[in-house]
Formats: sequence, C-alpha cells, structure tokens
Amino acid sequence: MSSREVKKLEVLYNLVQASKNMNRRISTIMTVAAIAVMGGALFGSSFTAPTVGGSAFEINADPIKKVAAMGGLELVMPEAYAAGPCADLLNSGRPVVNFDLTGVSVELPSLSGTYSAMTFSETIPGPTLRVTQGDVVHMTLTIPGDEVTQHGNDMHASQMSSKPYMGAVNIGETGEYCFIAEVPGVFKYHCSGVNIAAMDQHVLSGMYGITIVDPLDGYKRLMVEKTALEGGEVVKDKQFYDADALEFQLQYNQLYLTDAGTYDMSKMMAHSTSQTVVNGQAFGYVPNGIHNLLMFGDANKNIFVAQPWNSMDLKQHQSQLLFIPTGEHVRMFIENQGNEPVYWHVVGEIIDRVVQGNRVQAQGTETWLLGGSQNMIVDMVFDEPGVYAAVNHDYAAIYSGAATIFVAGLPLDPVNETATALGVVQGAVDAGSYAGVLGNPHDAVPPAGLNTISHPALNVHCMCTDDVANAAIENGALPLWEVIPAVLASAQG
Ligand SMILES: [Cu+2]
Repeated sequence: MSSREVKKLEVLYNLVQASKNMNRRISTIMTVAAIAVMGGALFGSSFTAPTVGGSAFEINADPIKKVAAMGGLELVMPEAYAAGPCADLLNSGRPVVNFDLTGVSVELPSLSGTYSAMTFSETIPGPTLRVTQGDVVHMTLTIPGDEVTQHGNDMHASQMSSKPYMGAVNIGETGEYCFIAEVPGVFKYHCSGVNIAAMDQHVLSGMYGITIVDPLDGYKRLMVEKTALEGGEVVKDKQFYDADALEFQLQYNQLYLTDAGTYDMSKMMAHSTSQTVVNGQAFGYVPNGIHNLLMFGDANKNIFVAQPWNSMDLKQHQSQLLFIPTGEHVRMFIENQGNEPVYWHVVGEIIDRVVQGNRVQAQGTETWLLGGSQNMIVDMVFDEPGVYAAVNHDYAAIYSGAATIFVAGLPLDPVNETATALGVVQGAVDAGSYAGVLGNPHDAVPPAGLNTISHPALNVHCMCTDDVANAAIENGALPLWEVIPAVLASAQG
C-alpha cells in the first residue's frame, strides 16, 4: 500500500470517527474495512477442498434394506397436527413467544462441493428460539407448496405427547402447537421426518436448532478458582464474575454424504462421518484470507493448518474467527445435534463451569462429554491473550471439521502494529478484542437474553441462503465480503 493510499484511509478513518456517534453501524463498517485493507494486497480466491474421509467401508446392508422396505421406522401417528392446546395457552396471561419456521430443501456448500441440505427457514442450524422460563411458545411450521417432502418439528423444550403434535405437516400446509417452557436450559429441536420415517436424513441434512430457556430469576454469577501469593504463602483467591456474559452458541453434527452430495444412510449406520460440522459448517470458524492478510500481508499464506473457506467469493460461507476479550465472563450454549459423542474441550483453557437445566454439573473440568441430543451451558473466562481451539476431542472429529478458533484479547502483534500505524486500533482496544473492528460471526451469537452483554459488532456468517444472509445485513451485521473490496477499490482509486 502506498503512502498516498494510507493517507486516504487515514482521512476515511477520521471521517468515520467524526460520525461515530451518529451512525455506529457505518462507523463499524468503515473501521472494519480500514483494518482489513492494511496489508494492501488483493484477495485471492482459494477454496481448497481437503480430503476428508474417503475410506472404504463394508457393512451388512440387509437391515437397512428391511427398514427401507417397511417405508422407514414409522410409528403409528396418522394425524397431522391436531387442534392443540394453543387456544387455552395463548389466552393464559403468560407471555407468548411466536416461533415461525418453514421446512425448505436447498443446495448448500460443504467441503466436498454442494450437497442436498434440508433446513428450517433456509439456515443450518435453524433460527435459535430464546425465551424465559414460564413463557408460552407458539410454534408454527409451514411447508411451502413447492417443497419436495413433508416435515415435522420435535422441540425438546416441550413436554407433550409426540402424538399427535409432532407429526408430519403436509406440503402446502402449516402446523402449530403451543407449550410452556417450564425447564430452563438449552434444548434441541429437530425435524421428526415424515412421522419418524427418514428422520435421520432430515436431521443429518440440516434440520435442527436450539431453544434457550433463560432461568426465570436469571443466570448465576461465576466463581473461578485462582490462587495468590500472600506473604510468601500460596493462598486461595476465588474470583467472582457477574451473571452478565458475552454469549456464543455452538451446535455439533455430522454430514454423511455420497460422492454426489446426497445423504448416505449406510455411512450413518456405520458411523462413518464424511464431515463434522459446527453450526452447519466444517472448519467454519477458522482464519480466512482477510486474517492471512492482516498477519502476513498475503491473503494466500494460511496461518492455520486448515482454511478451506478463504475466499471473499464465498460470501456468508467464508469462515470467520470468534473474538473475545480476556477477563470477561463468556457463556456458551452448546448442543450435540449429531450421531457421535462430543468430547468438548478448549485447547489451552479449563472449563470453569458446566451447567445443565440451571444446575451446576461441573467446575474446573478439562473436557465435558455430550452424548447425542445433549446440551450444556459452559461458563469460561479466558485468562491470557492468545489463540484457543474449541474441539471435539475425538481425533476423527477434529480432522473432519470440529476445530473452532477463538482469539482472546489482542495477541497478534503484526495486526496490532498495522492497526496502530493506521490509527484504527482504538475500536479493538475499546472492545478488548478484534471483534471491535471485524465483528463476531452472527450465526455463533444467540439472540439476547436476561444476562447478555452485547457484542461490539457482528459480521455475516452462516450456512444459509443468500436471502437469510441479506436479512442479517438488514439487521446490521457486516457483509465483510462486500465491505472490504469496496474500500480496497476506494483506497486504490
Ligand atoms: Cu424434515
């Protein structure tokens, strides 16, 4: 970048600062953009498909054939959604939260090309529902007239008979049911297939999400074990953090795919995972070309071992990093949506607390196991600036996609130096993390709840359609793939 271009960016930045109080979103966009062009290089398109899986496997297909011949594992649930308890609950005087979903089959990208995805509302995972304990949830599921199959929705936050409420909704129709969210915690919801038949295909192709039920009296403050030196003696020095926290959501699942990108039931039966996905994407929270540029001035010089989603051309599917300040209470809502255990661990950190159903399950643990359809709320404080990887500590899962990178604090000296040189570092310093200039991926951030600390900015990242990405932009998330080339062009013009 020439000094003239740097000067232009300085002028741009000053303008941004002047208007900061008037328009925070624009300010953030410009600050983000200024940071992102510091390396002065153009972005290369470098989608690279790592080899994943591919090993031959042999199983006895006879049971599968029998299941298929039966038409699936169909329970006797002939009704579609009957008239449920909605009328009474909607007029009960409790707060009512509407949750409207559509069942839509779409093509979405994976590491091995595109695949036949099934979604709730064109995004994987489906939208997160967040309510307070005691609220009435009014769920509707609409199947558009041009959809290829029926769908259902089983919400684990409810306590009601699967028959008749969770049966299949016909194409072109809308089903509904209502329930009181009585138990706080994180709860899976998932397509129940066509009255259970093909439920595995629908869920493992993307039809899942979570409900967060906040405890009626809010979350608990966090205690973290520390020690201190007092008069030459090591003594306990417990640290306490307010219940308010910076929040993330991570959902784990597998893809079982044929070479043609369709669901492979025989691979599922053999537990032969094609890709391990976190929020619908394998390696979706790792560095991309922007971060390469910021670190080394070269978009194509990868700074992480696996960066399959580097290019700006990938838009909302470009991978993004998760940024957090050190010394802050971080709350993560984690669900195992899949078919394999999740041994949840953060490389370089200790899990300060595990909560399920608003009851503490563990404190000071290195790893916590989630079986299929199991959840937890993790409370952590990242002590030291640095780069941390949240993994499923099953090596097959790590190597097939379950590595999620958090950057705590402002630990990357090359980035800090260029930021300082351009005078745009303040956004990051104010936020205590690079989220102050690049934002956090919006699909990793749940809706705000009772004890939520807001993120300084969000960027657009999701395993979703362009329509969903555009809606996120409308809501203020930053389309980095548009912002950065635009300011690059401006700086060079
Ligand atoms: Cu479905």
